[in-house]
Amino acid sequence: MRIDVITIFPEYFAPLRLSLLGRAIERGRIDLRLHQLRDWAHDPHHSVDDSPAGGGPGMVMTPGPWGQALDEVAGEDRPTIVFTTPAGEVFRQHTAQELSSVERLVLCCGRFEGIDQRVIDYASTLGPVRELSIGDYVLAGGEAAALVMVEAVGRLLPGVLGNPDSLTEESHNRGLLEHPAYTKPAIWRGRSVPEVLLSGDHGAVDAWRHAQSVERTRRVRPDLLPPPPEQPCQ
Ligand code: JDE
Repeated sequence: MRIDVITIFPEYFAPLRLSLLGRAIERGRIDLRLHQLRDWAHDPHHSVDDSPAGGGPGMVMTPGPWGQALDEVAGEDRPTIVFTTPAGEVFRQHTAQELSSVERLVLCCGRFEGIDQRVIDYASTLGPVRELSIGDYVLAGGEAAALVMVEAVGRLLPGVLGNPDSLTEESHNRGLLEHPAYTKPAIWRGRSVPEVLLSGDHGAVDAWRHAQSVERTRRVRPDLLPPPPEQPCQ
């Protein structure tokens, strides 16, 4: 998969060259291309922002550089174009799965109070557009959100994970939080690995893990579970 990132901080993406994703980039399974938005800003200061139309605090990213960057980077391939924004739909595992099936992604990182809306409207003439948020908080810029998306999408690509078993396992667990994990030694600082995990009874292990997942989900993320049946009054 080819992933283009348009940002005023291309250096922000250096950590992607480490570890799992780094190896996938080296081997060419992920073709990661970073672009400096300011390269398309032609005024003496390479400005990318201006004051908001209608007034108010802060600055808005100006459409000129974005338009040229998108024309050049998107080209004729009709890539999926992602804008990272707290005003977008929430990026979930399912979103990562959808994005992992496209041939080309262009990730656009907003800064300041956002990007002139006409850029997003125009981008949809170049390819399918997704406005995505990684969660309900405001970042200083879209770079950290884009980094998260590259990592979540990248690890789903064929040949990126060493052991694709961990992917099928994940989908079995779908909708529930992970059960706790243990390894050796069997006793550490007086704390034992739960007996069932040492029993060799795979059925019992699976049942225990499932119960742990359900219990943990109910406790910390009840929103992930189907609503409990309504209790009649009296
Ligand atoms: C992405 N979850 C959070 C922030 C912004 C007021 C202040 C800031 C496209 O425009 C953006 C992008 C960002 C950075 O991304 C996030 C984010 N997923 O914060 C603003 C808007 N209003 C705008």
